[in-house]
Amino acid sequence: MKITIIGPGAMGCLLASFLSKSREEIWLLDKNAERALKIRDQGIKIEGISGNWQAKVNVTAKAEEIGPQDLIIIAVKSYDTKGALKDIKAMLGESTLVLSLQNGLGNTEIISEVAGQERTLGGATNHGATLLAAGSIRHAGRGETVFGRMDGKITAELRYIRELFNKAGLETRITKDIKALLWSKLIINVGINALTAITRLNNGRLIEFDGSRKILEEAVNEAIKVAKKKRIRLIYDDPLSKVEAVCEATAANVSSMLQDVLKQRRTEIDFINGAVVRHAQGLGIPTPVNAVLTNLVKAIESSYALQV
Ligand code: KPL
Repeated sequence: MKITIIGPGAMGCLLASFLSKSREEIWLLDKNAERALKIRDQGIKIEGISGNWQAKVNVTAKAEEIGPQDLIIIAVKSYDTKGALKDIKAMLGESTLVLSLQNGLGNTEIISEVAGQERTLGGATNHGATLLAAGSIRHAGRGETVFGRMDGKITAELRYIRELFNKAGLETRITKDIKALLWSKLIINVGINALTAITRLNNGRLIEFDGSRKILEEAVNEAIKVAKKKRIRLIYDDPLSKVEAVCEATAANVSSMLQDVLKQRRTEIDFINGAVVRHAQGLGIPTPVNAVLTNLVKAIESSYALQV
């Protein structure tokens, strides 16, 4: 199988280095040519819970150099999905599958507009990783990776990908209900990401203080109500307890949104808390807490140069 991972961020580097342990042809596509050369020459450096190791990966900035792929994994920020798809025409063959392993809602819809529903896979991974420098990451937390087709069918290709991921050391399973999966993961990000970005706390600290704990609960409860109204089956019996359990399990993590804010970069707020507010429109479910969190993060990300 020929597999390309798009995006050299923490998750892209983590996936590329683990998958490079397989016998398949693995590429990492980085739109920044200078950085691509650097990562190609130095390899990817990993530290943290999987030990200190290095992975040699094929890296390029040119999709034409890679050619048609069997599987393309999108690991760019959600706001870059559209742009990334524009650049990969040369990699899309007749049967290429395109898998989103990104945070937030809306990515599979964007991918299916380009690749078609049949070839779009949605997924989520609970690995935690921090980008330390170009091609250098800390593997901060281990968790399952789950993916599936939009129509829920479990095909031979999906089984092959599952085996390949598992053999490479990424614990993976297939789901028949990616909506349930993506909304359940969304609810975790709704509770943690914006609040950590605003308070600048590690994930675990959010539930130690009454103020942040209350806001977390309210944001999550709004999202649960929206999901219920949309008849989305959440995969956890008690989603709020799950969010609190994730805070504990990833206590020392700097959430991806806090990493963005610390680097003074754009965040995925529109695809997380902003998505809850959008989906609630017309359903008669008020989402004031998610609206405030969204607007606060938007104010932070558009005023980096002015902050005291
Ligand atoms: O997915 C995450 C993120 O940081 O984006 C969590 C689960 C909150 C872990 O940090």
